[in-house]
Amino acid sequence: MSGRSISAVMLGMMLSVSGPHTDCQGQGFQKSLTQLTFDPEVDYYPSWSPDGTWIVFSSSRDGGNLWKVSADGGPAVQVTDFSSNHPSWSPDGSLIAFDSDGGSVLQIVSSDGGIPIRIVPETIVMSRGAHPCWSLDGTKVAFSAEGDVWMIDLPTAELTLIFQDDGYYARAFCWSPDGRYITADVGTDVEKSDDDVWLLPLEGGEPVILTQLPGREGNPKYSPDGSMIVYMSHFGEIRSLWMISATGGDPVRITNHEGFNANPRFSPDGTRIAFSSDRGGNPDIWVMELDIEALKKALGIYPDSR
Ligand SMILES: [Ca+2]
Ligand SMILES: [Ca+2]
Repeated sequence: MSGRSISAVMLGMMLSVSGPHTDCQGQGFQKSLTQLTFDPEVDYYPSWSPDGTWIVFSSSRDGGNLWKVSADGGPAVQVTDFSSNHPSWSPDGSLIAFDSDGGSVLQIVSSDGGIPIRIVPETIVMSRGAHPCWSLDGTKVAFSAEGDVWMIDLPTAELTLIFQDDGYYARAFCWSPDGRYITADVGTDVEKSDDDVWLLPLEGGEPVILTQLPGREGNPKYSPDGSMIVYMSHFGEIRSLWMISATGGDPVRITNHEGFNANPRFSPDGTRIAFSSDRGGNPDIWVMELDIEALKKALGIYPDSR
């Protein structure tokens, strides 16, 4: 693999004080809502382990690095002690991909911590980029660089440009379960004052524009069965989570909190969504259990349609 470098050392595991807190909302499409982290610093960008037992997340604690917490609650455990953001757990559970230094370096690290490995060479300029996501077979990682979307094949280090358009700035988020698309938020300016959810094809053809709404639509992630995509809508001061059928149509709102709700990610079993919310006072990691049947009915997705 070219461009490999070792840039930092993990020093050890640290614990923070926290405990589970469950608040049944009984509203909308939420069956339950659980707060998993309780630190005054900002916790965001959760990603589930493939067995659904852990959630790794970015935190501003200790200068900005990765922590993980049991999906059932408990103390948060520090995973990295160096600049690391936007974690994505590999499908086999052994690795976590992340970016560092303002999205300019893409690395992978053992999910137990340790020494990271840079996987994209410095020849790819990726300021404000990365946001890695794994292919379902774990052999490829898609990432963003300078408004373009790339894919790297890990066994060969071969780089493939997936999306590049001088008129648009794209940020990759998640592979479709059928392997045909990468979700991205795409806007016409780097500040992303009005971006929308696009599906970037991996096998040729034109991108699918899933939302065309005022304000920012971003952070799109597929449900494990591929039928739905959850995303964040940022309009005014409110960031809320919405769900839309992967084939388009009217979205439905799945949060009812008038504050910060962002970075949604489906659990591997497709029943829950981890996200960051400030409803507890400052941004922490929360998990909502969804009424999937009611949600699919509202979105016009029928049980046997996929
Ligand atoms: Ca928009
Ligand atoms: Ca917090």
